[in-house]
Amino acid sequence: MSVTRYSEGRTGFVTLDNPPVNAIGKSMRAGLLDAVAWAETENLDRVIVTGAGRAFAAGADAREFDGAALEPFLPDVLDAIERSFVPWIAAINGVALGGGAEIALACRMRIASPRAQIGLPEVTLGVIPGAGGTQRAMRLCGLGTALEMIALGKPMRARDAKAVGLIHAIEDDPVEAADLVNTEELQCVVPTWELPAPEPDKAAIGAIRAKAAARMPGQIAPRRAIDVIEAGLSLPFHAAMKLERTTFLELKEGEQSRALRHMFFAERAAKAPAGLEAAPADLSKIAVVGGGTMGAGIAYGCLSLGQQVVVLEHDAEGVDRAAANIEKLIAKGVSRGRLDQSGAEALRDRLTISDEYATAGDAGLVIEAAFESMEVKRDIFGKLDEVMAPDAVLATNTSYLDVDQIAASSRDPSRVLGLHFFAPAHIMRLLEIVRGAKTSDRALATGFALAKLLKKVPVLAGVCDGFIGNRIFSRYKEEADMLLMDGSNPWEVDEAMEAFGYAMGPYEVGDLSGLDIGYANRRRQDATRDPNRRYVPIADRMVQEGRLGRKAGVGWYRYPGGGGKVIDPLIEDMIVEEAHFAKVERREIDGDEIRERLVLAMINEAADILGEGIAASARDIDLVTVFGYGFPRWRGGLMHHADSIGVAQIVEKLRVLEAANPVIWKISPVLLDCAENGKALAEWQSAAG
Ligand code: 3H9
Repeated sequence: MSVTRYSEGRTGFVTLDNPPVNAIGKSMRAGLLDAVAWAETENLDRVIVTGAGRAFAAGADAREFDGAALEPFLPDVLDAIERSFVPWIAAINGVALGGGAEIALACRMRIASPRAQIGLPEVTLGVIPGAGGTQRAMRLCGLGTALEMIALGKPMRARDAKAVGLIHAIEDDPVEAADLVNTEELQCVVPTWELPAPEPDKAAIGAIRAKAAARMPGQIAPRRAIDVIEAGLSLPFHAAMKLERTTFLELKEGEQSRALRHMFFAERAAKAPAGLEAAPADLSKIAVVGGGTMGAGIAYGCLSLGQQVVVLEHDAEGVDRAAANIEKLIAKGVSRGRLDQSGAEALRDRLTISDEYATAGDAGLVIEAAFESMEVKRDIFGKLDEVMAPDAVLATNTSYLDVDQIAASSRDPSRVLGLHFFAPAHIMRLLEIVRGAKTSDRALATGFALAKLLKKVPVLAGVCDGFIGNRIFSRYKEEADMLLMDGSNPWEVDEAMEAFGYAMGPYEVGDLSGLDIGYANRRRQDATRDPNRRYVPIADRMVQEGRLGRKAGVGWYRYPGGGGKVIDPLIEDMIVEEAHFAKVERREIDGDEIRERLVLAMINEAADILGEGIAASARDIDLVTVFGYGFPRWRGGLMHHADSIGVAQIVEKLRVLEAANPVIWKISPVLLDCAENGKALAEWQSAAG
């Protein structure tokens, strides 16, 4: 039963009760409609509606969106509430989002607890409010606020909602406060739908269109939400409601909403694998080896969540450098308002930086984030063995190196795992948890416990060069370099991928992280690279010429005065020269071909990653590509995108590329299997299960 009700005197109490967050499904809608009739039959003075537990209501149950809309429809339920002669009061005890906020907007009054939030975040699921949100919000809080709230989807706190007129009052006990409202006063409140729509304001509409396009490029829902709000300024309420409803239903069926819903649920399903029951190590004290950019970010992230942190460096100079790096992050936290002075001081009190490894001896977990060299890492793990308690878990933050080889330098490789953070480590949500051949369940459980503590999205990965994310990214960059050789320029490739939905193309990203990183990786791979594999030396030449990217002021682009990127015609000359040496006839390559080759290259590599068991599921690859590598969330991640194209069609395109270069484009057996059996990648299971 997802709605409960009772009456006391002439007041009806209705509770939305569908744990954990009171998502509004068919039975809740039916329960609300029944409650309207019940209150009228009982001739009550008022109905107070609130939510059970921590939420008022998190919105429509998005799990229902995959099928056809089920009666009774929420707009009709809210219409009944709004038109009933028994006035309803929303006692907003927690989050009221989407349909939850729409229930409140249809009530005659809204009283919220101080910790409540109210918002219409439907665009984040690729839809628009579908139960009156677009029309009622603007009647209550004005056009400008409604546009921001709906087109950008950001919820507001109770005190802000009160300031803009969306709610009437803030009270510690909103149910009790609702019970005390004077009956005549309540009867005098005009139902929301009867309020006039705001005056049209072309400037406000134009400004929000520009803002939404900049913040959510490529996404349809924000644009459509603004269209519906704009139309509602001159349409009668019920005509505008019809337009809102048809737009909502159309978007719900669309590819973008499916992709965004997939990401919403994938993010929440990212947890320790079922059956991993070992107890994690104690995380109250965490050690980080190396206070460079990555180590400082990890340390700061752990400190911010209340942990004791020891940062280990190899000498006094390293200690000073680590202290400066962490201090910079603390200062930024303060200047951005995330930390106050006393919070910053408490954080400093929990931090120790030392070149004495023994200082970390009682930490439950050590995360090594030192220089990316097998020799350096093996040396560190040897030293850790000497000082750490035998049950401490040891993690390496390597991006590419073999976790098993690193683990072999510890007397007990079972306590070693990979924890691959992404820079900046205190901000980026992805954490690849790498299971080595000998990693124990306890070490793995510790990785997942850390992810939970740091509010990261954990994805389990097996050992291979680059794990899930960097392996796909390497293939992406390799194919991009081939496009350069075959006829493109870096800025054409970047522009094509930005149009696909990335915030930056691969060359701008390369300049940002430094071209020497990829160079070092390629040198490491020299010994094992298939001699028949096509190799493009352009990126190597860049490094040899000192074009290391932003830090050198010049890379694939120039950065005069350390400012924004500028196209460098010399790059084109250099590429033409390399193509001449390689006897490649360059040709025009358009944006569609660039996108197709790069995306197909990634999909094929990712399918192999799935086939080899490096990733446990297509969904995990989606999480990695979206949370770690900027793949557009509204495309649902790499594998969801592949499924939306259709595996059979992908294989057909790959066959053409494979015919031209069978080594690079060897089609993944996983794709062939799915195409042959009419399966989606999302359904793919290895033979081992
Ligand atoms: C809408 O309302 C359309 C209407 O305008 C029109 C209708 C006609 N549906 O996030 P958590 C589940 S569109 C189904 O871990 P938190 C979630 O999957 C909707 N399930 O907790 C998880 O399940 P599990 C607009 C939902 O405390 C569990 O609840 N609303 C929904 O970190 C706990 O969630 C939104 O976009 C849902 N709508 O955060 C709000 N919401 O335990 C979406 C949650 O099986 N929700 N679940 O993994 C949120 O932003 C957060 O969940 C919330 C709680 C802030 C509420």
